[in-house]
Amino acid sequence: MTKRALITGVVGQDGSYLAELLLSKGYIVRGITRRASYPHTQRIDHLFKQHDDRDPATQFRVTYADLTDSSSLGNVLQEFEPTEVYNLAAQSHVGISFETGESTLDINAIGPFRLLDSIRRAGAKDVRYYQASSSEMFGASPPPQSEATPFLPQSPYGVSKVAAFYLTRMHRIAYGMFASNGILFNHESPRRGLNFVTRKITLSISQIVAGELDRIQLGNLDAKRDWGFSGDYVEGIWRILQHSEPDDFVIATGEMHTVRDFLGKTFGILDLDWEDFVTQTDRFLRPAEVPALLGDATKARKLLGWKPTVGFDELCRMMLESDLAAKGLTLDQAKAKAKLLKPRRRGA
Ligand code: NAP
Ligand code: G4F
Repeated sequence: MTKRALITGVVGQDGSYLAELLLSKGYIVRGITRRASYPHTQRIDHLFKQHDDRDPATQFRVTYADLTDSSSLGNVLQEFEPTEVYNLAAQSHVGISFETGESTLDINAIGPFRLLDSIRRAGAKDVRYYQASSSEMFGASPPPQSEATPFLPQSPYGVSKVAAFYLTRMHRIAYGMFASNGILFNHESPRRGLNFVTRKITLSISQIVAGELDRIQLGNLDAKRDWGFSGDYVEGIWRILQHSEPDDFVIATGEMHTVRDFLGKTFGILDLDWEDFVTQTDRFLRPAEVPALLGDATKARKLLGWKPTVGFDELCRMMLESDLAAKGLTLDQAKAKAKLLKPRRRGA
């Protein structure tokens, strides 16, 4: 039987990579997106070119639904009849969750409840459900963090994800649903949203080299994160739902770096000293911080056979190269431009 996957958050970073992966495996894929006042499907436009959604038998289609709108979720479940549901949709920015706590909780915590409840009410017992849980749930718990580490969330986002984690578990225990959590540590890519720290840095470097920006303003440079590649992590997500039983899994690289390290590595690729181009500002500090995240993915390695393929250095290079390419620059051309830039920035 052909597998049918429903992906919420399909226009997001992970949604776009997961859609590619599932289409390559022969799945029929339905994405949902909420209405936006301006097109924001850049991450999946290439999939629309490959799959004509005017064809009734198309392998890929996107419909409007919203995690804050139960009826839209019920409608798409009834009409599409998925065999697997991947709930990736969220207000995913931790810093912004301090400013939009109520809507973050609505989308990220009540949203998964609406989806799980709709699946249960539809009597779709065989549907496999994936919840995009997060290492942000560990919050102030010291590293390394595994499935056994207590949750100590530090933000409205973290609290919302803890609620969704337990709602997913509760549906597994109470109703026997195949409902699993992936506890994913930070994962990045050239498709990362522009206001997450990694992408903000690589995009800003490309703008500095192109002469469009002088300095980057950043907040806490001492924060430590376990950064992996989104393309690797969607493979982990898929494997979690193919496992023989529903369960909760940490997905992480097991390597930790500071924001400073990320700056050093990416600026270093162009032989630049990051301290010449970065201003630290309180504007980007959060009311509470998660100081250090380092994942122990032993369980996923053992039970799912999952492991990351892209390391920290390759990730930095991949993201920087992509942002430079968007400015029409190869790495060599950018290095040449950076040489001219360096003395000017140092006031020479
Ligand atoms: P992302 O790029 O921000 O994508 C999230 C998607 O959710 C966006 O496409 C967004 O749509 C959609 N969305 C937001 N509110 C919605 C609503 N009310 N109804 C329907 N869709 C809505 O995030 P990501 O990096 O791909 O992450 C995917 C999931 O994994 C998220 O749940 C995130 O919290 C979680 N997670 C991410 C990481 C990470 O490091 N990337 C780590 C752990 C967990 P719009 O484009 O319309 O805003
Ligand atoms: O890139 P970030 O915004 O990611 P954060 O807060 O770790 O959250 C990401 O990872 C979570 C998994 O642990 C996901 F659940 C979540 O959806 C998201 O994908 O910030 C990383 C670190 C933080 O400590 C932040 O304070 O970088 C620090 N930082 C310093 N200056 C900054 C900045 N973060 C942002 N976004 N912008 C800055 O200017």
